[in-house]
Amino acid sequence: MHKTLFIFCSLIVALSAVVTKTVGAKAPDQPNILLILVDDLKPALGCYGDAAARTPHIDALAARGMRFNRAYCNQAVCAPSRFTLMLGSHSTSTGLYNLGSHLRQVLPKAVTMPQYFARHGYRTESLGKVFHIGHGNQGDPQSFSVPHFKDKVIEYLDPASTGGGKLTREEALFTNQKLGQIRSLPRGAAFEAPVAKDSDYADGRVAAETIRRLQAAKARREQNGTPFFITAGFVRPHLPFSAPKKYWDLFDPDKLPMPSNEQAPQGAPVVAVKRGGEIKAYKPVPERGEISELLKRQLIHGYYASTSFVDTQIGKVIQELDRLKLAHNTIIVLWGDHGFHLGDLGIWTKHTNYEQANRIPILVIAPGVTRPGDSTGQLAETVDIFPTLAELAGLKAPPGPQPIDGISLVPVLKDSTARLRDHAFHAYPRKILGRAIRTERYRLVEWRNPGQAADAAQYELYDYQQDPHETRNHASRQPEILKQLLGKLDKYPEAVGRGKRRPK
Ligand SMILES: [Ca+2]
Repeated sequence: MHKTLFIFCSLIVALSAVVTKTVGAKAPDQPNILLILVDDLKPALGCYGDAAARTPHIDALAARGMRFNRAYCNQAVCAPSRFTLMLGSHSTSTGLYNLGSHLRQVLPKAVTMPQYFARHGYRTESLGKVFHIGHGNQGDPQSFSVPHFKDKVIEYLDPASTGGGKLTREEALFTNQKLGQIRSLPRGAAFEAPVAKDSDYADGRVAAETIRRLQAAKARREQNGTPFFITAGFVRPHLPFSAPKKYWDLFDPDKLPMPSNEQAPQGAPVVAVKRGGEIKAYKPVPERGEISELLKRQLIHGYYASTSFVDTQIGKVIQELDRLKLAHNTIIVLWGDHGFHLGDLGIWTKHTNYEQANRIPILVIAPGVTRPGDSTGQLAETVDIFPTLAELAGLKAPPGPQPIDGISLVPVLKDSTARLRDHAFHAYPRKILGRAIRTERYRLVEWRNPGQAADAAQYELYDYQQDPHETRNHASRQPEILKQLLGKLDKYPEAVGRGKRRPK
């Protein structure tokens, strides 16, 4: 063969190898991915130092890899938080702030994390609560290779919980029924504790189906090398705290931690502080007036019992992953979609820019990269998971087209002392949009709608070294710190308004 022609042919072969590798190829060393999502799970876990928690399976999982001690969601409510995870984009970059926000109306060409992996040869599957379904939202079928395995979020076994089997408000919202008439429906119970099997509730069934999917995925990988990206979404400890009695029985309610400070922070703007809200959608929480001490204790008991229930389901999935000998080439991530107030600051559930609603657990077990028992103080955000998993799988950084706000945390997975950023960003739109910067020591919240002048802003500043429970807004007392943190916040582009798209 002529020498030039030979070089040309070799180039073609090499080029086609590159093309094959980047478009849909299955490299034999591509790791599988198991992404475990837990609804409304704050770090009320043994591995995060919560002495009241009974979470042996999640604790054992944490001991296998990296625990992020300073991880934050990007917006403390289900649907937007899951969009930030799946897109790698802050809600302030997309305008996807609401439970009913439609991903494909706002970003029709977005490439979600599972879509990106599917383009690189992965079979992507989803089970349970992954994208938020309800409040008019139908999820995002195009993110996955096969139809979504859907199960309930709001679920009752005890007829007394539903007034004898009536459709309750939250059941209707989460199943897209009677959306215009929610207030005319009865409230369901905030908790129930029947004698029941795990599989009587959605999380038990999602665990069982995830186990079947892992078995099939293992066989598929052996047959044709296809790696899997399985997302399993568990719904407890989201309200209602419906969990089998045996999980309630793990706790002595008198020994559970009660809120130490139920006052709003002194000097906090009115807009920042939540009263009532989601918790009042459940009986017997009074629709007006105070929650009794007994009921507070029952709700806290329900949160911990629900967390133990979900912990056991996650344990079953991990046990099967081990039995199938998939652990050596499967990356496991566990993520809570946002935190949860249990009466602290007088607040219940989420929807705030305070610490309890925004701090989340993130665990990453990456074979050959993380080390057992490691932990880090690196500030991490939900949006970082997409770029991190891409790098771990040997893929290029996610290219969008949606704005990618996350960074790969792989350097931290390799060395827990590495530092990639000095703060985490999050936002919550109450009547006004609040955008926040959380550093190791401080949190700044700026309350100002997009387009409003800076002098219209209201500020909160918390110093977690001096005042770990946010008892006082320090904004007017520490102008130098406020200015320094505003300098960090001002580096972010102006937020997209609600219901708007960023202009091209
Ligand atoms: Ca949630």
